[in-house]
Amino acid sequence: MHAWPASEVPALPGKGRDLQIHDTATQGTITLAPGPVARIYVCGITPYDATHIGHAATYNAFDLVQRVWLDTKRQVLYVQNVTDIDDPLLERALRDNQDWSELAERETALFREDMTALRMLPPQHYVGAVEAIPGIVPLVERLRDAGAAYELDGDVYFSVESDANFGKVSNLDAEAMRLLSAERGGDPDRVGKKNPLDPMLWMAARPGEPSWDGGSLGRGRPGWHIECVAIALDHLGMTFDVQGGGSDLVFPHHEMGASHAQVLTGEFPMAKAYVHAGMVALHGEKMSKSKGNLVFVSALRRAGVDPVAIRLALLSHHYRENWEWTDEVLAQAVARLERWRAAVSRPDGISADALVEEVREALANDLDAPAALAAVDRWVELQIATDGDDESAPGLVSRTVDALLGVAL
Ligand code: 5CA
Ligand code: ZN
Repeated sequence: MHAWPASEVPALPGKGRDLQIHDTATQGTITLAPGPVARIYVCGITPYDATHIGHAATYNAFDLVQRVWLDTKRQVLYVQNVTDIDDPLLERALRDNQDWSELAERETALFREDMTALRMLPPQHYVGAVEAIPGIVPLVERLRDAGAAYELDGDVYFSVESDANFGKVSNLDAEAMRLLSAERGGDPDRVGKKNPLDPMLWMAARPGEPSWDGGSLGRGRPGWHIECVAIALDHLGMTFDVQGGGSDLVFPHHEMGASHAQVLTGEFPMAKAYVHAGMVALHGEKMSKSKGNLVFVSALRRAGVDPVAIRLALLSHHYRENWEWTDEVLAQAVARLERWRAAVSRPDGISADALVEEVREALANDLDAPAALAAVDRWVELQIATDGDDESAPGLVSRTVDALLGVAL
C-alpha cells in the first residue's frame, strides 16, 4: 500500500537528545540508544470507520518519537500496518450492506488524508494484512512445525505455553488476561483449546467470508497478532527499537506478538521498548468504534477547524494519560495557536536559543509534550510583552515547533 506525503522536518541548530521513554514490559523508564537507523513499528488502524481523536492521539505520540530521533540526526525506519481484513470490518460491511474491501479502501484513504492534514510523518512501509498473507502463511507453518501451534476444526491456534516468556510484556495475572482476551478479539470460551488464552493464527475459510490460499493450512485468513509480527519482522527484523500503539493493545495484541516472535526467532523481546498511549474518552467513556462515541478528525476538518489546532489539542495532554476530549480542549488549542502565530509573525523578538533546548528536554523526558507547550507559551508571552531585536527568533521558534512538535505556524 502507499502511505501519505511527508511534510518536511526542518533541521535545528545544536544537538538533539536521546529519548527516555516508559517501557510497558519492564514497567520503567529506559533510555533508547538506536543505531544510525532507528526502527519503529506502530500498529495501524482497522479501517471500518473514520479516524477519531483517540487514533490521532496515539499516532501523535509515535510521531513525536520519530521527531526526537530525527533531531539526533538519525534516520527512522517506520512501519505501520492496516488490518484490512478482520471480524469488525466484515461485521460493519454486512451491517451496511457494502463490500468489505471497498469499505477498507475508503476508510484507509480518509486516514491518509487525516494523517497528512495533521502532519504525521508517514511510514516507509505501509502494509495491509491482505497483502501480507504470503508472508504470514509460512510463519504459521513454522510455528505449527515447531509444535507451538495446533489445529482445532481447521483453525490454527498458537499455544501460549510454548513460550517461557509469555506474560512479560503486559505483566498481568491470569484472570486479567482472560477478561481482556474475551474483550479484545480472543475466544477464551471456545471448547477444545489447550489454554483459553491461545490466540488464532489462521482461521479456516467460513462460508460467505473472504478467504486466501494458505498453503498447507488450507484456505482461510490470518489472525490479528501474527499479522503484525509478520509485517514487523519482514521490514524491521527482530529487536527493533519501539513497538507502539494505544494501551488497549498491551494485552493480548502485543503480548501475543512478542510470544509468536520469541518462538519463531528464539529471541525476546521483539521490541526494545513497548510504548503505549493512554485512551482518549468522550462523555466519560473510551472513544471506540464499537461504542460509537466518536469525534472524527475528518468531521472537525470539514467543520473548518484548523488541523494545526487539532494537533495542538492532542499535544496538550501527556501521551500516557487517559484523557477526555471536550470542546474546551479544542477551544484552548485554537486560542493557543492564535497567540503563537501572532508572536512569530513579528519581524524580530527575544532570543529563542534557550527555548529550543527546553522543548528538546521536555520531549526527551518521556515525550512530555505539555511541558514543551508550556515552554513555548512562556516564550510567546515574553515575546508579546517585550521589545526584542533578535531577527532570527521568530523563524527559529517556527522551525522548532515544526520540527519537534509537527506544528506549522
Ligand atoms: N488494527 C489494530 C492494531 S494492529 C487496531 O487496534 N486498530 S484500531 O483502529 O482499533 O486502533 C488503531 C490505533 O488507535 C491502535 O493503536 C489503538 O490502540 C489506538 N486507539 C484506539 N482507540 C483509541 C482511543 N480511544 N484513544 C487512544 N488510542 C486509541
Ligand atoms: Zn498490531
